[in-house]
Amino acid sequence: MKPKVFIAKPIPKEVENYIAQYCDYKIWKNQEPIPMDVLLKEVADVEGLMTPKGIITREFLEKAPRLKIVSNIAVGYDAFDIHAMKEQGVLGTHTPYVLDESVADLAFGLILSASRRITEFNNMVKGGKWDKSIRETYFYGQDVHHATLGIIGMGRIGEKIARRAALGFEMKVLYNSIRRKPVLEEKYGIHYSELNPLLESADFVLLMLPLNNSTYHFFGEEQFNRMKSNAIFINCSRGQVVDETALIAALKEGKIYGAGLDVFEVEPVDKENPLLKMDNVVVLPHIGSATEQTRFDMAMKAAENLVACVTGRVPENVVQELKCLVK
Ligand code: 8YV
Repeated sequence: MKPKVFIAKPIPKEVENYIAQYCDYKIWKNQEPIPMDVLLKEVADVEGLMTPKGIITREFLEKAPRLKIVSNIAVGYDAFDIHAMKEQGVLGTHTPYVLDESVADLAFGLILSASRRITEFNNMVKGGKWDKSIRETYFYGQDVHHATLGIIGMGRIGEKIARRAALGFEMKVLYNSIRRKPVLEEKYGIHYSELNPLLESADFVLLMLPLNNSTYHFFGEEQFNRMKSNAIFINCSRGQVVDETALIAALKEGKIYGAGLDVFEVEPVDKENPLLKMDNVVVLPHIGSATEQTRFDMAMKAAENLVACVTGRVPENVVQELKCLVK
């Protein structure tokens, strides 16, 4: 008999076919997220669950007593209750590597849009407001090439951003990270920096940190106060790593030049959020990994992790904190 699994979002047919070879599966095919009561019924007797950033709590696990694996279709696994999963012996996997380049591309989209005011002027031109009376200096933005980029968090995605910055835009790249990366320093000519000097000298400050207990509101008033007044803040990791109230205040008070944001404390962002009214803020609906190819690769990787576990193998991408369950 094949192991039973549940897939909590629509996935490409090819990925579904792969799962079908090994598992007895059910799938949520609607575009809107699956309601929790429906999900709880579906997981009552399955061994595997594949989900997009599904919130996995202790109560959830208690209602899924046969569950062996939660295969997250995302790299960030902040929605996992790691302690509860460890206690219940439920593996958690994620989808690293396959989205790194796409997120790095988007980070540069934000850097360029915020500094050269691309979305602001796009709206102006399309709104029929480009006319000869506008003085030339009104269009001035900030240079990206040869500027200083400060990256906070030098993981897999941080590295891809650093490569683009150093080799493509010839930027000076500073980074702050729990671990120093001498190989990357050598390879791309990037420099490790303590946090405060990085904040004080960077023209762009880019956050690339995972969300966990030690990074929640890691970036707040004190950090914005240290940034240069012509510096731009970029976040395409998790909204809750930043104290959004402090970000709004920093922008309102002109403490920083602008921001490029793919993520927010609450998503979808509240329609009344003041950030949406600011011309010097570029906002996106959390699309870092949203290309057809990358989302396909994420779904396939999540499927491989799921199948490996329910067929008695060790999945490739068990999250760091749960690796103890497979050693
Ligand atoms: C989203 C991401 O999760 O992988 C992550 O951690 O933030 C994104 O790739 C993805 O949009 C969820 O489907």
